[in-house]
Amino acid sequence: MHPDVQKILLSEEQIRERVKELGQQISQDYHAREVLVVGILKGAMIFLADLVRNLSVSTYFDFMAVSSYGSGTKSSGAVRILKDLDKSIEGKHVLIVEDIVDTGLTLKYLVENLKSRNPESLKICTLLDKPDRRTVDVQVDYTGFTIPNEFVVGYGLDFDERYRNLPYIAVLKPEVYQG
Ligand code: PRP
Ligand code: 7HP
Repeated sequence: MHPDVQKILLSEEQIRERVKELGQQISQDYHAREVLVVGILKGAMIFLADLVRNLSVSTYFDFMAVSSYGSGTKSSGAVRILKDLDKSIEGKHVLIVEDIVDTGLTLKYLVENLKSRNPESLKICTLLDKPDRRTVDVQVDYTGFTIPNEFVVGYGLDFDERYRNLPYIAVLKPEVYQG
């Protein structure tokens, strides 16, 4: 275990099993259709890499990177696009892949933004859901795990851009957050 980790919330094996199940469910639901997986950088990259290897439907990817306008205005839901999709999604079956839904502001913005581009369908898959933190309503179609209101790192999720490479989801020791 990494020395900064206080406890492991979800082990490598738990994640592997659940990602496999999600892949099977998504493959059934999209049967015989082609799915455009839209990964939201950077947090979703590891989840996406594992999820798509569990999909049996025809799959291709694109990526977006977004950032909220700083903590002071975060509740406004204002989101800035740092990297947009490479191609049009008009007429495509789009699956947004996120690492975590927290307040829901990022996803609410993304859904409204992508819907306006006229995809054939738009669904959301998140590895983690923290419902206690939600401030806006978002309809999530596939959820890996519902977790308590604790700040977590690993498997793509960061604290100050670190710990994304941990193979499990963990809570850090309090002294790490306090600097
Ligand atoms: C995280 C996460 C979601 C968002 C969730 O991204 O990946 O996109 O926050 O929070 P919300 O539901 O409160 O909007 P972050 O901005 O930390 O970027 P990162 O993926 O590059 O770490
Ligand atoms: C964003 C985020 N990033 C890492 N860990 C968490 O618990 C988070 N919630 N929202």
